[in-house]
This record gives sequence, structure tokens and C-alpha cells, in this order.
Amino acid sequence: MPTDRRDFLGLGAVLLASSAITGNAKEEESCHQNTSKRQLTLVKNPTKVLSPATLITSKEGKNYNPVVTLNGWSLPYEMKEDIKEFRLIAEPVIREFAPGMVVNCWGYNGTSPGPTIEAVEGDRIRLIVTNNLPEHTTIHWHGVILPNGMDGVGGLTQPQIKPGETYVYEFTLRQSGTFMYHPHADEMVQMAMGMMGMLIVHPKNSKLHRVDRDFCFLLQSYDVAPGTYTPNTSTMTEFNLWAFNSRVFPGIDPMVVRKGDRVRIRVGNLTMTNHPIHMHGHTFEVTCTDGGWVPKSARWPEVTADIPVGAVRAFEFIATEEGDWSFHCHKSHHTMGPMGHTIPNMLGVKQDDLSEKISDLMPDYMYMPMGSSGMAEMQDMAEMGMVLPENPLAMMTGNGPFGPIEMGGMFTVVKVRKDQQPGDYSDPGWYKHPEGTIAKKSTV
Ligand SMILES: [Cu+2]
Repeated sequence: MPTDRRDFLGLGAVLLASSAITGNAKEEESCHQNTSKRQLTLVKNPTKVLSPATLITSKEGKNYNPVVTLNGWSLPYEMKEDIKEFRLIAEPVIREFAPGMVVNCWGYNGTSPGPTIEAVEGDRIRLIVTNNLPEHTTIHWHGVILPNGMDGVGGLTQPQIKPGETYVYEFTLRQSGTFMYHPHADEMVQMAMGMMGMLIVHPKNSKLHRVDRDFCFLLQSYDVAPGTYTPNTSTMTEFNLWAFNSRVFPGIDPMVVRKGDRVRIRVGNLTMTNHPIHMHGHTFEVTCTDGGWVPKSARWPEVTADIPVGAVRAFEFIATEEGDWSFHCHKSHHTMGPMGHTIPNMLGVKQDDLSEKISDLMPDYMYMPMGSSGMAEMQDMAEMGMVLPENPLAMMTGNGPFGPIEMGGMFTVVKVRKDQQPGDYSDPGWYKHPEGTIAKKSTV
């Protein structure tokens, strides 16, 4: 296969291109300010870019249908004789999680998560890994059947890759499916800092498992205290940011599809808890895990797929229903931004004269009675311009056509449109409901 040099350094291309994009990318403009600036060489299909870090890889010259990585990109390769050669640089990166909030992460080639690696069953691949981190690392190719010495477990199957060193992994892809990559060295710190990526192996027979649109992303958790920028890497379970590809709603790309498309969404979980991922408006079947393709006879309909820790679930559906369909983790605290874990339960508590009593006792303390009728008023406070700490992220945010959406974290929207053209991933805006099809206030 010829090398697709035009894709090279695609991420950087997108960052440059993004300033020239108009129309569908307008709402993304505020995202650009804090995104790290990398040098780049190429602008390709800028009108298809959804967000500053998204590159829709061209299918041109490829014997597979490339995946679309939410808020991410696919790593270009070079052909070296019959080997596809990929270069990964492990390094500190700055990632914007949503407009107005940036995090000091570790990742690969300028982003966290790292770029998606795409190859084809039967390919021999070479992965050249340079460590620009302040400590040693390795890369484990999660789910891939390979020679033991290529498995990337520091100390067990290879020496650690010390800062400044470069190691080479090389193996032949014997399976197709959805895999992940991540360090197997100081894992708790390195994964808490965002070091991970997806490895997609397309079937050799391109007619097998064919879909019209193929999305992928990783589930991630971070603990970034309000007012700070660096994740707490000693956190074990009490994370406060729940992310799709190191982005949180409203910073996550929508998944835009054409009515009638067969759609696959591949979700990998490298957090420390399970995530029941729920989609509205359609039923789907899990068709692939990190162990391979699920036989047709073993599939059943679902509207929620629980993604265990350290696992992948890919599911497929036919986009029969037009509209803006919610797509989110069903753990309700995973669709919220950062909040304290020790908030007292004030639901139903009468606080009418509480402020006065507290200010009598503590004249310098301003008590704000909140939470008596739920947390939705947090949204109102944010709207009113309540002063937030530095590097802020609201608990519940995002504006829809009918008002605040009151979501954060692991939430996005599947947009099904009959007029969306094949190959067009640009945001069509909010769904325009046919007359008489919207729930309305009763007048009786
Ligand atoms: Cu979750």
C-alpha cells in the first residue's frame, strides 16, 4: 500500500486548519485558544473537522473504512518495504477538556489520549516509541496476540524504556478487532495522567463487518481538584472528571450519522470502574470486544452496554430514527463535572432562616442556602455568572435548543439526519422537530 504522506502530522494540520474553518466549526472557536501548538505540514478536508483535535482520515488509497476518533486523530504511517512503520512519542501534553478548562496530561504525539493506530489484519507493523517523559515507560498492546517479548510489560518482557531512549516493537497482526495501548510501567500514575490510545485492526476482507460509520473512543477518569491543572495520580476510586477521550461535555464531539447508516461505536474503558453506556432512540448489539468478533448467533439487543474495567465493547445499530439522541454513561455522577464528595444532603431541608442564624454566629461567613429542592439551581448560579475557581468546569452545563442540558462528563449526542451526505461528519446543528412531535405544556 502506498504511504499516505498527506495525512502526516494530521493533528497539527487540524490545529492550523481550524482557524480557517467557518460554519460548522464556529462553536469550536473558543476551544482553540489553549490548545498546544504543534508544527504541521498539511491541511486536508478541513470542512470535515469537528473539533480542534479531530481529523477524519481520507479513505483514499486504503483498503479499509477508517475510524473516526472522537476529538482525536489517526496516526499516519510510512511503508518501509512491507512494514507499516508508526512513530509514537511519549511526552507531557496540555489537553483542553472543555472550553475554559485545561489539564496537564501525559500522552503521545501531542495529545491525550494518543492517536489511534489503524492497520489491517495480516499487516506487519513496526512501532517506534521514544520516551520524552521524566520517568521510564513501556507500551502494552492490549488484546493483541503477539510474541511474548513484544507485550510491553516493563521488567517482565522487556527492560523499561528510560527517559530519552527509543524502543522498537514489531509484530504481525493475526486478528482483526478493537484493541488499546497503554503503559505497563508505573501504570497508576501514567494512566491517571492520560497515557493511552486505541489500536484498530481492520479485517483483511474489507466486506467483513462492514459499516458506514465507525466511531471510537476511550473512557477515562481524572482527579483534578477545582482551581488546579494537574491530575492527582494517587487517587484510587474517587475521581472527579469522567471523560470520553480526555474531553468532557460540552467539549465532546457529536456523532453525526446519515439516516439509514449502519454505525459502529467502539468504546474502550481504561478507568477504574465500569461504565454502563446508554444510547437513546435505537437498540444496538455488541458485535466486538477486545477478544474478537461476537458470532451473530450470540448477539442480543441492548440499549445499554456495560463496559468493564480494562475492556472494549463495540456495538452496532442502524440509524433508523432521526433526531438528537443522548449518548452517555448511566451512572449519573459520571455525567457531572467536578463536585465535592462530602456535600451534605440538603434535599427537603428547610433553610429559610438558616443564613441569618449562621451569620449571627459567624459574621464574616457568607452561607448560601442551596440544595433544598435539588441541584438544578447550580445551573442557574452558573448562568448568573457565579464566580468560579481558576480553571473552572461547571458541574452541569451545555446549552440545548430548549435551555440548559444540565450534563457534564461522559455525555454527547448522536445526530441522525436524513440529509447528511455520505462521508460528511460536520455538525448539522440541533434537530428541527416536525410540528406536533415535541412534548408540550398541558393547557387542560
Ligand atoms: Cu460511567
